[in-house]
Amino acid sequence: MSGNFRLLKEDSQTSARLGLLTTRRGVVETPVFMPVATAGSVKAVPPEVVAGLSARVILANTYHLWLRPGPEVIRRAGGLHRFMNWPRTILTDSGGFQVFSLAPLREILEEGVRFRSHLDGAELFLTPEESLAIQEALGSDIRMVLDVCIPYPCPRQETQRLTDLTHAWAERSLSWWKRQDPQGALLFGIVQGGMFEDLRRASARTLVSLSFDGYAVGGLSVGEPKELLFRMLEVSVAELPADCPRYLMGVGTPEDILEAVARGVDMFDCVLPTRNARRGTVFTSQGSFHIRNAAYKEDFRPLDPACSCYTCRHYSRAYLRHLFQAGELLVYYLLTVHNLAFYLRFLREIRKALREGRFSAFRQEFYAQKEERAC
Ligand code: PRF
Ligand code: ZN
Repeated sequence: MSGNFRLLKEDSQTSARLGLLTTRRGVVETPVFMPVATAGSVKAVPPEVVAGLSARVILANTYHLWLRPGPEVIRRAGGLHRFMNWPRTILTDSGGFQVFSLAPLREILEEGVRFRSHLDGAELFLTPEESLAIQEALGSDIRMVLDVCIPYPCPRQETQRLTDLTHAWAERSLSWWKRQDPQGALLFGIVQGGMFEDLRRASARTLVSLSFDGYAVGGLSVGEPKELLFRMLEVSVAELPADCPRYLMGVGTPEDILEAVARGVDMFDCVLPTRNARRGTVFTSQGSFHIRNAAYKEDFRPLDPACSCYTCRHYSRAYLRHLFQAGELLVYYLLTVHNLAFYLRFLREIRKALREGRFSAFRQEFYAQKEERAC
């Protein structure tokens, strides 16, 4: 399956690419950052504002919406787009990762995964077919297959076993998918293979042989050293077809994203900009800082002089620090808007550099600026 992705340009010195991903709800320029709307909301910010920051795709979670309010409520609401008032593309994660990170007492069986809800302890069973049925009820535009996100570290034999299970689930997902009418929705496979190069390669090949609309690289940024993350990413991406979109799940810092783009990744999601904002950490062109710091008590400059977001146009560090200290709810909105503006602009700058054939110069400049910040 392909035809939903057009490669516009490949960088001459790295594996970075500029592309266009077409979903049934619009065209998305890649590399793209997808803000996280886990439970059907980009925390603290209304969808019109997220759209105004030029986000084209958001990510929602099957696991959370399944537990609450339940897929049938959302189906009867007319789908997640209408329910949450987001008319653009929605990608839903399958629930695999969330079951492994949130649910207690989980048991991985050939058929699926048995676990208890982290909300009320109810016993639940998620299969690859059920995950897709829930995603169908949500009506998302890009859907992910159920996978097993392998913890780090994990011995080879266990990694092999869980990766084989991910493959069996991918195959079952695809046969379920072929029996439905997907109505233009896209289905992505997820590469696993832990931290073993040969298992990563084999995983990517197996998924490619099944033929998905796009491919995610999963199981990374789970506590492994950075060199290992990038090595595993490289060997995974090397097996993926050039004419399909590639998605690195749950990554990462601006630097991680830049490095992954250089290795051929097209799509990213991460809670960092939104979660950090709620904890008071701000991303700027000069690095990140904590708004609580006493140094900002009478600092009447904007968060980032290089930023033209709503927050930076109207409010000072001193005011935002005051709001944070006073526990004023407005600060969550204002800092999230700024951090999302930062991430979305960063990806826009990466695309511009790629379009103009100066990605490597952009990358060097990023590190030069970083050096400067450290001095
Ligand atoms: N699988 C799924 N979602 C994910 C991951 C994964 O491996 C990760 C790992 N970084 C984040 N989100 N389904
Ligand atoms: Zn700003």
